Amino acid sequence: MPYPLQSSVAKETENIFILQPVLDGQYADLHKEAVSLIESAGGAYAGTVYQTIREINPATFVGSGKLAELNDMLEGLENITVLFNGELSPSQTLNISAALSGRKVIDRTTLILDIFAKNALSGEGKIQVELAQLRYIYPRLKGEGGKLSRLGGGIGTRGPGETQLETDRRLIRRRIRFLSQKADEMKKRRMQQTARRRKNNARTIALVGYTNTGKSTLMNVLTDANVYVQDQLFATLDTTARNFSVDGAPFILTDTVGFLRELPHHLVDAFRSTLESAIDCDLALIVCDGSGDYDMQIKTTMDTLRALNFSSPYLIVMNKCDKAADRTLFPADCVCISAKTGEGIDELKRRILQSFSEKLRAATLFVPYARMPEYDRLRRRITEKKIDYTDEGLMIDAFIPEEEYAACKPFFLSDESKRKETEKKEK
Ligand SMILES: Nc1nc2c(ncn2[C@@H]2O[C@H](COP(=O)(O)OP(=O)(O)OP(=O)(O)O)[C@@H](O)[C@H]2O)c(=O)[nH]1
Ligand SMILES: [Mg+2]
Repeated sequence: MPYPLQSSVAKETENIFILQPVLDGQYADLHKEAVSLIESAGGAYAGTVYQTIREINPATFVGSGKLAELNDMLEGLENITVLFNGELSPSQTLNISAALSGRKVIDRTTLILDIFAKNALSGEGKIQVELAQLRYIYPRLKGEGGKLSRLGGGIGTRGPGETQLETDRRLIRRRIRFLSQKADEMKKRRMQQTARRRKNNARTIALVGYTNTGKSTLMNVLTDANVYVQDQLFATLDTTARNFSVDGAPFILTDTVGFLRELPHHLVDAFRSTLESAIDCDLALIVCDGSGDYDMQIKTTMDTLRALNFSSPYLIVMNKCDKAADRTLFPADCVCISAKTGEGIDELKRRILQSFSEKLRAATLFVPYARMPEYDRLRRRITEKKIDYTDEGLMIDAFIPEEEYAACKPFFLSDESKRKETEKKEK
């Protein structure tokens, strides 16, 4: 089977100019993140133009006036690629490029796929990234007989092995089929490994969380894994598993790919099976950057985990505490650490042991809004797995330590509905 991707690497650093749509005023962090994405892809940030969007132009997303302005602004400047910091349809990409005198235009998903292509090291990682790229590119093929039209080389055109796509739909379809089969075989092998681990009663702990929060650094502190650590997004793409022990109790620790808000679903799908097996663990350490926007990190992580059917107990680990300005707003019950200075690592180990020694029981609780103050006292002691906000109160799937089980009983879903029934009857 011929490899449909051919090599094409940008010879010099590619300068990337951001076209930032402003939809609801919430763009500052997304913009900052785009600059990190550019750097992680090996590009250089060249500037930004912002455009407040009141109505999306279906042809070009942003208005034609803004594009004309940008075209003038960039006139005469070579080696500048425009990054649209959002997702574009194939025709929007082409139309924007046409409005910018044929300049290369990429969207956020293409940029992220490029970083993944650059950083995937293992055979499986490369297959997953290539699958995600091909699935993203496939509907974007245009022109005669579906020949792929791409603008230049460099960022956005790299595949595993630094390659450029230049082929037709039929070849891509065949390649997707071939890679999917390979991915399935790898999945089977992994499932056998997981089954073996279960049989040996090995206890597994997974490091999960937003990208660049220090998961790999913590992996290195807890084990002698010597995994790659870098101040960039998606430094880790391949799952690493290592043995480690706490006070003689053996565990297997896994380090995984980090999450990002609005991570292209092609990527989540491509990494789904690796991620699912990593998070099918006895305990997850949800690593956050305590010096960053940890609320957003926790929300993104929990949303992604939920989409992956995650149902294991977890601990929130606030890393980079050496840089955190204020710890008072951290979530209750989190563990504060610094993987860099070693602060809090002993406490983390203690909490890991504790979560394995406490027998946790799963239950669904219902907390009417009026009874929140009463519930808040219990909240610190239990692990909330999933919260649904209903009209009448919170529906919570939780893991409850044995000794708190009785105290939580008034909130058990069945007891609550019984109580309501009795109240109704009494009325
Ligand atoms: N100040 C400080 N920096 C840290 C700490 N832990 C990690 N870092 C830095 O944060 C950056 C990211 O660390 P990584 O361990 O690669 O983060 P990661 O979560 O594995 O990132 P990805 O694999 O890219 O998702 C590196 O520059 C680390 O040196 C910490 O406790 N304090
Ligand atoms: Mg990492």
